[in-house]
Amino acid sequence: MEESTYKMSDYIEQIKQAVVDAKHKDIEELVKRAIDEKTDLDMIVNNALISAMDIVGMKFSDNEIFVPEMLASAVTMKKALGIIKPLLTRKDAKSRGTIMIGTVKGDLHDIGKNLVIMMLEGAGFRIIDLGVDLSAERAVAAVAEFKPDILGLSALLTTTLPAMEEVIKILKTKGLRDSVKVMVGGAPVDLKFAQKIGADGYGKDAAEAVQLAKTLLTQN
Ligand code: B12
Repeated sequence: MEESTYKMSDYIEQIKQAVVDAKHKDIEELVKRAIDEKTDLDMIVNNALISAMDIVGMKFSDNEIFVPEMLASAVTMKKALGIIKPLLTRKDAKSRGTIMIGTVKGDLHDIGKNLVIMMLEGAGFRIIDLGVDLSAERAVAAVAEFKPDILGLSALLTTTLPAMEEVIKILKTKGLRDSVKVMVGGAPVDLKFAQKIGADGYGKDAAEAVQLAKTLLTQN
């Protein structure tokens, strides 16, 4: 018992360090081994992977690392998520509703968005992924075409936050605002901001995104 507890925290530490150090060649093997030895998936995602990106962000702020290193860590994290994704998503369930989601214009950060997608798929939602650098016009055209229940918007840069408001404004001018719920998220977003721009909800992480999506759909 004690030995397995030790092993689990040991794997978490090793995975975290491998992402910080951008060991993209080793990460998949390491994550597979951790999963084989029953390391908790939530722990891998939250305590290893997301914690690692926080460290990378701090190192970047402190000028200890620069964009290439930050990108290499991101690639490493994506490989790890690739191993975890099939274990979180389920294909059997009847769809709870359709969610369209993208990272707003000018913003290329997609790890958080992809994690939100994984959890939503796991909870039984059908997802249409609009990718990154999503212009307001493209987002609104996609809402008109595919008629999702929810539009999710992600932003990681303070400079791209206004692009979220832009989407909501254009939805209104095209008469589509009442046809779709809008949920927003990303590190610089908070509830106050979400309310200010007229979004229907804000989620601080992927788990909250799932809860929020469920709540928004019961409001119809
Ligand atoms: C990885 C990374 C990159 C990678 C991105 C790779 C990729 N494919 O995503 C690369 C190297 C490309 C990059 C580039 C840049 N980055 Co960068 N990056 C990061 C870093 C280290 C991690 C982001 C991340 O993946 N976090 C992990 C995920 C899981 O967390 P998350 O995104 O917050 O998502 C969670 C929640 O927010 C929420 N969520 C997210 N989206 C949504 C959506 C909805 C609807 C909901 C409900 C919830 C939700 O759920 C998610 C899961 O829990 C952050 C630092 C940090 N700690 O955030 C800096 C950071 C975001 N980057 C920063 C900067 C400055 C840049 C650059 C401008 C650097 C440069 N000089 O070129 C460029 C901008 C490029 C662009 N145009 O987008 C700054 C932003 C500062 C600011 N306040 O605006 C940060 C904060 C670093 C720092 N400390 O200075 N970056």
